[in-house]
Amino acid sequence: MGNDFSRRDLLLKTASLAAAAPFTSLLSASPTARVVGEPVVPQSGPFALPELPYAYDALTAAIDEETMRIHHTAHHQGYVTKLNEAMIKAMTMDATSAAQWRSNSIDHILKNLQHVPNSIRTDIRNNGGGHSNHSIFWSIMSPDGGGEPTGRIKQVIDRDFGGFNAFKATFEGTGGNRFGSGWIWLVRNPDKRYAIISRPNQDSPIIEGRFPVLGNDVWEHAYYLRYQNKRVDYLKAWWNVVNWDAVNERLEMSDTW
Ligand code: MN3
Repeated sequence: MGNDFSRRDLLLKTASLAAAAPFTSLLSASPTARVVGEPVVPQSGPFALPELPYAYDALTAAIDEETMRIHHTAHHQGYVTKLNEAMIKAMTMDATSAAQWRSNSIDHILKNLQHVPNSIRTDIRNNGGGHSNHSIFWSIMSPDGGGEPTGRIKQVIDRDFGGFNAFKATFEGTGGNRFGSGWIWLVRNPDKRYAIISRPNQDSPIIEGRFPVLGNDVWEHAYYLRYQNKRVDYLKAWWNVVNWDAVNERLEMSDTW
């Protein structure tokens, strides 16, 4: 595994960089909004699988090596590949805007999903959502993670969720009750209030204007090899690898989102 990407790079990859706007302004966003570290290669599409800032066997306190490898190289890569196919289709449909299409982060596109052409909107929702969700997921875990929340996220959890134990219980309960595949999120809502929500499939909270502070993947592919049907055991173990410093960085990002 390479370690060329710092966690901050990974966080920047997932940053959304502009307020909600019509499709025209989506297409006129500044080139500085281009996702950091992603190649400008229109033939293969603008998005790339982010490298992980740790080895596949680094998170065994919660997730086994084989699950990590398959999850990253097959599942996440699959979303990126299909997202790029949709983006190439969009650039072909509107060649004059191709450069602007390439320059936008996936989170900016998801935030403006209602302005994406109808013919590719579902592809972007599913595969763009998958790319964004997993990029966030990798970035908020660490082999040095776990333990009690610190800093600003501790303040949020204590103030709005009655402390870490109550927060975990609500999060795990929400995850256990998610029917089928989906994600569990702590989000910052547009009114700046925090909430634990679950969403099906790869639907990103960003589509609804909610900033994802932290999230866990409850698709079976995320846990089945080690935990089989015991999803809540996976949810409980996951806290062993949560990187609270990275979560605090996301809270900072939410201020300017
Ligand atoms: Mn997944």
